[in-house]
Amino acid sequence: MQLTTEQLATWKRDGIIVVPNVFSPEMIVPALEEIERNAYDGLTYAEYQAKWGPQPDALKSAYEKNSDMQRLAGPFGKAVHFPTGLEAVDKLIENEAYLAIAQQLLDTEEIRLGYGQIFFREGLTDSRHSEHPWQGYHIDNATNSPLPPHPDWQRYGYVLTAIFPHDIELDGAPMLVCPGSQNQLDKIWARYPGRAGGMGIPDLREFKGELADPVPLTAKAGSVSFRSSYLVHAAQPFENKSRQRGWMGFHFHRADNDDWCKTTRPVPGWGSPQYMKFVAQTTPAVRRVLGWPTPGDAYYTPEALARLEQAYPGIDLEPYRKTSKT
Ligand SMILES: O=C(O)CCC(=O)C(=O)O
Repeated sequence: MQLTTEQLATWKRDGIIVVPNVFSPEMIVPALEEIERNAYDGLTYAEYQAKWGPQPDALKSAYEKNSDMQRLAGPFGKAVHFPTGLEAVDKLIENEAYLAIAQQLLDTEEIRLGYGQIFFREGLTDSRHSEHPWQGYHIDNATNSPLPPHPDWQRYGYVLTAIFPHDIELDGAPMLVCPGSQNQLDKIWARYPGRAGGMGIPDLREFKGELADPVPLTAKAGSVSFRSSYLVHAAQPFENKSRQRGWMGFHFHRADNDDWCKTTRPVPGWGSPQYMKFVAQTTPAVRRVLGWPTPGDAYYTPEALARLEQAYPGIDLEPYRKTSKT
C-alpha cells in the first residue's frame, strides 16, 4: 500500500497518521473475537457485560486478582505480548500492505519489530487514566529505547502502530494526542528533562500555545494508526462505560537502530514454544522483520536449510530454497 503525498506530509507534520482499510473484516473479526475472549475469561463482550454489569463489587474483587501487566489485555487478560498464541491476532503482522506502510514511514525496507502487545480497556473496570484532563501526558519512547528523544525524530525514533479491530468513537476513551509534539520536545525537555528514553509533563496547561491542543484518536475498524514514539499523548476516561476499546499494537524501528531498540517488556523469548511455533508458520517477510536474513541471503546454504528444518518443524523453506546460493 503506497501512502499518498498528503499522508506522508501529515506524518511529517503531525507525527501520526490513521490509514483506513488496511485490514479487511475477514482479518479483523476473528482477531477481535480472540481479543475479547482473552480479555473476558472466555466470554464475548456481550456475555461479559451480562454477567458482570449487575455486580460491580464482585467484578472488582475478581479482576483485581489479575496482575497489572495481564490487565493491559483486559480485566481478565491472559495473553498480552507478541506472539500472543492467539492465531488471528498474531497473524495480523503478516499483512504486507501494513508492513509496507511502516517501511515507508521509517524510510527503509529493513525494519525490525521492537515489541507487540494487545492493549485493551473497557468501561466497567477501567481506571487507566489520570484524574484531571491536563495530567498524564507523556511519550512512549522508553518502552523500547533507553536513549532520550533525539531532535531528528524520523531517523532515531520508532513507530508505534495500533490495529483497530472495532470502531473507536468519541465516547469510547480515544487516546488524546498532541499533533506535531514529536518535533517540539526541546520545549518540554528544557523544563522537564526525562529519564532515559522517557519524558512526562506534569501539567499540560504549562505548554498552552506551545504544543497543539490534544485531539482524540477516533478510528474505524480495520484502520491503523501509526505514531512516532516521541508523540505526546494521554489516556482519558470512558464517557460511556458500556464501551470497550482495544487494539493490537506492533512497534517497528529501522534495522540500523536495532542495537538500542530493545523492549523493557517480558516478551516470550525466541526459544519459547509459542515463538518457535509462530516463526515456523509465518511468512518470510515477517521473519525478516524479526531479524532473519532475507531469502537469497548467503546464509541459506543447503546445510543451513536442513538444520532450519530440524529446528523449526513444519517450516516451509521453499522461498529460501528457491533463491539460496549454493
Ligand atoms: O489508553 C490510552 O488512551 C493511552 C495509553 C497510554 O498513554 C500509553 O499506552 O502510553
